[in-house]
Amino acid sequence: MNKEVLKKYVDYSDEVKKAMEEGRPIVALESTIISHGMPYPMNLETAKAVEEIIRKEGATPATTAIINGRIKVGLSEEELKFMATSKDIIKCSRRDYPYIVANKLNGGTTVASTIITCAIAGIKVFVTGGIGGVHRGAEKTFDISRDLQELANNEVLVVCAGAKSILDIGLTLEYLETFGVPVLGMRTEEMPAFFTRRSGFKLDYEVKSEEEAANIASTKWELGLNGGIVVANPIPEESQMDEDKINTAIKEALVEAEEKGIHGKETTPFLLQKVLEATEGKSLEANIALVKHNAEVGAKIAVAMNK
Ligand code: PSU
Ligand code: MN
Repeated sequence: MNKEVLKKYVDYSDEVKKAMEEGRPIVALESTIISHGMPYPMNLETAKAVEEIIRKEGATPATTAIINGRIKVGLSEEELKFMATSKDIIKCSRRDYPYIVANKLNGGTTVASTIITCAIAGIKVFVTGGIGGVHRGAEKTFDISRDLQELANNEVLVVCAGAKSILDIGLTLEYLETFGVPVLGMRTEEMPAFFTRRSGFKLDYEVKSEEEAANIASTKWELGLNGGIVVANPIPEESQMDEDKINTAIKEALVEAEEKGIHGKETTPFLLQKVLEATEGKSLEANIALVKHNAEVGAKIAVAMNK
């Protein structure tokens, strides 16, 4: 990408600009979780808390978004509030990105489009809650999140709490394997299922520390094995949800989505909202806890990678 051309499109926050100049570790964050993933005011409080955790660990947070067509790397407090409250924000994946930029609109960046922004800005570590994946029934709907292809194609390490069981976790792992994306369990042998620590799917590799994950990523890229890495970091024990309860809520949400003909980009936000209602907000508490935990791990990885 041509640096001069990019200046036309990209704004860095002062904090991120400074960290880049000084060669300090930076951690990217998405904004669809703010605009579409959580209700106000918990979305804003969580976004701020997550940034603070990253600072405390010695890294600089760079929440990404598109605001008035400007590609943002790092948001001011005012911009965070805008992302948390405005109804005028489009859920932005790769195919939405040029339309939103060209027409000076606002985009909440998903995992897919945050990875695109990371590639533009040269950021190697990105923290989120859960990645998108292969949806249940994808053999009929073809619904496979763009997140997986961006992971396959870009040099970025994404810390997440696994994939939600609104998805087909087994097929998601198969897809990542086909496209050469390593999935490292952070102090776990099993792929976590977002709200719960276990999914029943064993991972090939467990890492015991953030340093180990950082070293594997650096090695991959030095070898020219380009593309991303997933670090799957299970939700803390004490914040885990009851497996039966969450699975019942998910099953009901899937049935309702089918009845209502929900499809495409509406699917994930719809399912999340239904699960939230069915669990009387418990799923939101779990979501917040796991994102914070991911921020801590991601910042530690970014710090280790920078050494
Ligand atoms: N999972 C969550 N909360 C979210 C998302 C996923 O628990 O907000 C968002 C992320 O931004 C992810 C996107 O990248 O949903 C995936 O959407 P889709 O399945 O339409 O690709
Ligand atoms: Mn989809």
